[in-house]
Amino acid sequence: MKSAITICLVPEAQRGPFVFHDGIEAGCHAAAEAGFDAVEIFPGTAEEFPASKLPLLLKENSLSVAAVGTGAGWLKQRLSLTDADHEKRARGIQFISALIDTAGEYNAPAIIGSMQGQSTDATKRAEALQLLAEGLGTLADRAQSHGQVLLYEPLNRYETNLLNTQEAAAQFLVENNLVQRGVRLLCDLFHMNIEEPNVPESIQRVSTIHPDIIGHVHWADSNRRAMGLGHTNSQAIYQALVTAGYEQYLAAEVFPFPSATDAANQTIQSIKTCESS
Ligand code: LER
Ligand code: MN
Repeated sequence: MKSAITICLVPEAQRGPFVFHDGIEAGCHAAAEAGFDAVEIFPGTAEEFPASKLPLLLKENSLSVAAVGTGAGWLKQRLSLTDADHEKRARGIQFISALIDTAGEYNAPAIIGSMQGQSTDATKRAEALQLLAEGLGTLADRAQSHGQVLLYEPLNRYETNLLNTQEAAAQFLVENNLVQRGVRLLCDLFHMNIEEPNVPESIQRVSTIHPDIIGHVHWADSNRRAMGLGHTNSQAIYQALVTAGYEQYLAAEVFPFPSATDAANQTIQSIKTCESS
């Protein structure tokens, strides 16, 4: 498996679960210094993506882009794939499509987390799930034009009421023919700690539903600090991922606690411990 760490470029998400918040240069340097293979970038918009600086920074620091987050579309503009308003949904699709194109230039997938939205009085559950399936399908086709998958992230109950467990999400993707179209699950271990009865078993179960269904992992401890700073059994989870044949990223989407450097070093240490056990 490969390691990645988050760089947030959105001042409004300063208190969010991202490790580096001091710009793309400082983030890339710190990621390389700690020994990461890649960075996961959270930009405000596709237009604000640091396209002029990034290729050289990646080269100089021997880094790849693991994934690009799209959640600023929700955070800053309240766009989502399940909004009752057709015009706002279309703007949401447009916002994410531009980020899929940007990520595609770096051979990276985009993440649909907060942009999935929620069911509400205006968009009842069945309709919201239908809109989600349509949105994911459209965006997965766009990602496939870059040879990329699209990452769909089930979130815990305090962030969405759509699909909270990996198994519910996996069934939804299969039923709507979305795995075949290139949608993959993002397993965020923080959300899973809240929602799953047993995290390693859930990983095992979804990999039985479809062998390639896990596309990305947010490697976070139970309290959303770096792995090892909470009560998650990281080694059992790592073993479940190995057994599932998972070979993609373990990406630290965690709070910069007690500092960004400490969170980065702790994450690398936790991965090394799992690899050697
Ligand atoms: C995004 O990856 C995520 O995990 C969400 O909780 C952000 O709000
Ligand atoms: Mn996440």
